[in-house]
Amino acid sequence: PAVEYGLDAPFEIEYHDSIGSTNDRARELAAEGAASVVVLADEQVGGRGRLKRKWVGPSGGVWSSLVLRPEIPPSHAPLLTLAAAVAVTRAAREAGVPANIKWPNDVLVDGQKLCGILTEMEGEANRVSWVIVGIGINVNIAGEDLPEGATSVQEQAGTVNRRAFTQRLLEEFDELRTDPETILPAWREHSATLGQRVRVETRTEDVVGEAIDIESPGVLVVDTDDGEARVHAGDCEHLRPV
Ligand code: BTX
Repeated sequence: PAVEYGLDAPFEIEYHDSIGSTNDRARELAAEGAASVVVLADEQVGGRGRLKRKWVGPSGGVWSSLVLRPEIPPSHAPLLTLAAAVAVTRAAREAGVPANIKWPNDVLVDGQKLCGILTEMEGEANRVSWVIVGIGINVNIAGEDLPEGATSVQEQAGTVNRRAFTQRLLEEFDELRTDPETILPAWREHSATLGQRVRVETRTEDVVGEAIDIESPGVLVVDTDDGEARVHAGDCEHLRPV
């Protein structure tokens, strides 16, 4: 419960010392009809990334999954991933970490991964029944506990108070989701991807060119040799600077 975790958050909190995956627990809660709940864990032993990839979750991170029931069609859910990335970036910057956002679902510091976001949903064509936004942030973790290519708040700015950090994160996210027009401008401001020459790999093709803009609900616009190409967040398997 929120009081036990000591958070005055705009969501109800369910806290676990150790868990398989906060997204899996959030799915159970969603199936039971829960809304506006955040599942938080200190350690996550079965964390999931996109496309069956694994997410490493040692003690000291902020492993969190929000259960939301927004009145949106499924196609709009990627906007919540962008909102989460902005919220993480703002909370990290307040903690002194120069974070920025890599499309579609990472927050980086100097190209090293600070955070990954996994959004899942269920619903009909015109209306989601729930959306789960899973946010994994390397906070008070350092050294060999961090996977290859990762960084943490602790490595960048020292140990922080995780409760205060999580509270800022949830407040920022809550602000953005209630004011959706602010999401894309804030995302553009903190983007590491816009202005970069990139290769976006999808299941069917590679799109190479300069990333020039983001469009709702999370479509990357790439200026290629053959004109503008648009890639949906869900279709991106890898994005690399080239
Ligand atoms: P992704 O598929 O974009 O990234 C997964 C890749 O990130 C892995 O293959 C690995 O290379 C790298 N990686 C794994 N763990 C870490 C880490 N701790 N720090 C940096 N890099 C790492 C990104 O997927 C989405 C991840 C979402 C994780 C959250 S945590 C709370 C929630 N519960 C859950 O099971 N998943 C989400």
